[in-house]
Amino acid sequence: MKRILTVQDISCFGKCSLTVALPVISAMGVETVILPTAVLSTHTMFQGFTVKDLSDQIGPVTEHWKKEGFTFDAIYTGYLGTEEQIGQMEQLFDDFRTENTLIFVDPVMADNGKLYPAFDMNYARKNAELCGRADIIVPNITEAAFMTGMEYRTKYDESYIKEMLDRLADLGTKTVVLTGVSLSEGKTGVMGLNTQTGEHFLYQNDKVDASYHGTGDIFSSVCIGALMNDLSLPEAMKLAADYTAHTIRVTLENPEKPWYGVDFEATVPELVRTLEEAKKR
Ligand code: PXL
Repeated sequence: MKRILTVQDISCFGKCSLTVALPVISAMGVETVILPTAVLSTHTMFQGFTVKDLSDQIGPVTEHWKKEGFTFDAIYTGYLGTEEQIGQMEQLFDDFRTENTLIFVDPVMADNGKLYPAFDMNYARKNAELCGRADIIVPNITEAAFMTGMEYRTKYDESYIKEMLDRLADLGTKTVVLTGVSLSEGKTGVMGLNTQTGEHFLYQNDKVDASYHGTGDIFSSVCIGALMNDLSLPEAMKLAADYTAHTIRVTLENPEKPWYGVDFEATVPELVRTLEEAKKR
């Protein structure tokens, strides 16, 4: 069985980060080791959330793992609370990276043209550095704008996206994938660039007219879970994009739909079935 390490916070209430990554990746048949970077009472879209930073645990925990000789097929980082923690991830990559370890960085820090409350431009610059050390990064357009210095636009064409992909590639990442890319009316999806072959790939599905918290974490978790099941990157992107859109639709049908996250618990069995079908192809 493949084993991945995912490093991100625990937002106790709120359906995001580790409370999404752990169940989703495990359900996809991949051993999921977690390294919590902080414990928050809720995610940061709630007012008055509490935070206990766990940066001082990262060193001792990983030292123990090194002594045990643990290895990982992939390392997936998500929301990291501070610049210091991003620095700790650079050390962690050095400590655990082997020829076969896939480093997947989701530089969670912004959306809809704005940085999340806890972050500033220094944080964005440090995140760009971490992205440079990754095999695959999956920023949204806002995050990419902050990391490349490009203007954030809501209306754009393919040349804007391709330039963004090129500038992200300049950070040093092997494969860059932009999420939330809409190249025609009523559609949304992802566009990626393999910097080694210069090849672009695009996947567009029907846009669901709702934006939900935690959906980026669902997308990333499904994507890394699919890659660990030996799907190709375009196949993994398609599975992740379709599943995320489907889960938003199912959530919208729930009369008691929570505002703070999506009902992935209702759709995980279907994800597992779709993954099994994709593996047979
Ligand atoms: O879903 C991303 C995320 C993860 N963790 C925390 C967050 C957010 C987004 O706001 O606040 C604590």
